[in-house]
Amino acid sequence: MNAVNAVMQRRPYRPTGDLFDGADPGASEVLADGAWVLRGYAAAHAPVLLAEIAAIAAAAAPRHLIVPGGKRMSVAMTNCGALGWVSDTRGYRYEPCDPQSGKPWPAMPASLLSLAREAADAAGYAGFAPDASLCNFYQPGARMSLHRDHDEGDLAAPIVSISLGLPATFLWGGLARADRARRLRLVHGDVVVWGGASRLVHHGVAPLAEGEHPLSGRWRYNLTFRKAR
Ligand code: MD6
Ligand code: FE
Repeated sequence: MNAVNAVMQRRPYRPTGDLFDGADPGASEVLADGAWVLRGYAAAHAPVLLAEIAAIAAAAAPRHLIVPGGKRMSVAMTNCGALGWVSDTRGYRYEPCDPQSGKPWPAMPASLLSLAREAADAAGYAGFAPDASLCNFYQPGARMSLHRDHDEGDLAAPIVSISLGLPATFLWGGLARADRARRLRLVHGDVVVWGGASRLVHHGVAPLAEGEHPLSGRWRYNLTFRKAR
C-alpha cells in the first residue's frame, strides 16, 4: 500500500488552514514525496505528552549543545530512548548515555512510542521502531538552521516529528543545501512524518515568535523519533 492510500483509508483528506490550528485531527497534507504533515494528529494526547516531556527534562536536563564549529545552539535539547543525539566540538553522534550525567538517557515512554508508531503507520511507514527521540525546547528567538538528519544508522526508517506549544515556521528545503526553502507553519499537535525520497531533505526552524500558549506558556516543544541504529 502506498502512503497516499494508507492515509486516505485511515483519515479522509480535508483541506486545512490556520482556522483549524491544532483542532483538526482528520487532516493531512503531502509535503513532498514521502513526507506528510498530519495536522493536529497529536493534539488530543498533548496533556500526556507534556507530562512525559517534563519527566524527561527532570531526568536529563535540556541543554544548549555546542556545534562542531564552536557555536552554542539556541534550542535546548535532551533525549529519551536507548540512544540520544549529542553534539560537541568533536562532532555529532548518538550516545547511549547522557554525557552530562554519565547515566543512560531516560527510557522512551510507551505513550510516545505508540503515538510515533501510529503516525508513521498513518503515513505508510509500517513497523517503525524508533530507538531515539530528540526533545527540543524552543523559547522565542530560538531557531534551527537548515540541516539534514543523516547521523542515523537506518536511513530507510522515517522520522516522526511532533510539535507542541507555540507555533513555528518550519523551513522545508531540498536535497541540496542551496535549494530554496518553503515556509510551513507548524502548530500545537501537528505531526510531520518523512522518509523515502524526502529522508535527506534540508530543513530548519525560523526564529520562534513571541507568544503565550495555554498549555506550554512561552515554549515550543518538538520531539523527533528516529531509528538511530
Ligand atoms: C523542529 N525538527 O521541528 C526541528 N528533523 O524543531 C527537525 O529538525 C526535524 O522536525 C527531522 C525530521 C523532522 C523534524
Ligand atoms: Fe532535523
